[in-house]
Amino acid sequence: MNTELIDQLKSFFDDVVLPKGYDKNIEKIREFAIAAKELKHRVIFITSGGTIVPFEKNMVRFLDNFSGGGRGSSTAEYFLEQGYHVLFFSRKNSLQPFIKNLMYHESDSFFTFLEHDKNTQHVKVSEHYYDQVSRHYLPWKKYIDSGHLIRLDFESVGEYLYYLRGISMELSILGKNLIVYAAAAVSDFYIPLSKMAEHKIQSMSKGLTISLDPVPKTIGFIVHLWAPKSFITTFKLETDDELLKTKSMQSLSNYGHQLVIANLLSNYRDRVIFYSPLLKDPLVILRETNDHQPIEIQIGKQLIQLHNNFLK
Ligand code: 9Z3
Repeated sequence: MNTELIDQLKSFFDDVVLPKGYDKNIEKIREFAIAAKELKHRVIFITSGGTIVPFEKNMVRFLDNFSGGGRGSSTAEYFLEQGYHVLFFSRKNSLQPFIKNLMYHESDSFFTFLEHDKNTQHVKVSEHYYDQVSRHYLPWKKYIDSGHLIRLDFESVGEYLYYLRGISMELSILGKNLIVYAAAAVSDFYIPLSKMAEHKIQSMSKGLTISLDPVPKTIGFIVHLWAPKSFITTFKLETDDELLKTKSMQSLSNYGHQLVIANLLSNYRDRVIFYSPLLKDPLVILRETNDHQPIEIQIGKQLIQLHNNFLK
């Protein structure tokens, strides 16, 4: 890695807050990694949801990134069902595998599932929803209790990158059995602590101009330093179709990793394209309009096939 990039990353880490409980959380991940290595588990490290950029040290305002966590959580479900162990690293309060269907119910909220028992004065799951609630809640509980699914959350881009480095390094002992699947939408700009207001920025009649520094690019670090033997997947999100292919190819040639999954904001739930040196041609995955399955099932199938080839 070039020393300029290493210095940029070092000054980034010096100028953001170390996540609370960092050492303890990394210790848990270390135990997970050691067990997975001993038992030769295949593991996928999924990042999901958007990072935020705080404007003040006592944060009242922040800049957000587009991502609800649907892609990451649906992918986690598929990989758990296929026997992978999943480290799900997601934005606080974003969608979670399986229970996402209970967090946001189509017609109403979580309260739709409840009924008032007049005899006991308790609230319980209404009989009408027994199947639905069990179908989503039980797999979630099963995978958590069995240790197949472990979770950790982030909020700011600083927390995200601290853990991205720490987790990748801990899981790197799994070598080729590890897939890194970076689906989170990560801020490109941030405010270093040394330039950040201490308290809530007060309203001003002349408006507010904020200057942001670039966030160092970290894919190269994962590929070359943090988890160099693993299968690394990143996402490329664009709004202009003309840019999608060039940007994805550029990312592959810059970092030399295994897979870029390209998607456009306007149809990311219905179309993605795989760019990979392991494929002869780009692979287009489409979800038909009458297909009730999320596209992440097809993404997962193709990705597992590529991972199998990579392991051979
Ligand atoms: C994605 O492109 C994801 O597919 C989505 C998923 C964010 C669109 P949802 O969580 O959305 O289902 O609502 N993620 C990567 C976004 C990103 O920031 N990529 C960087 C880039 O495009 C590269 S790391 O430059």
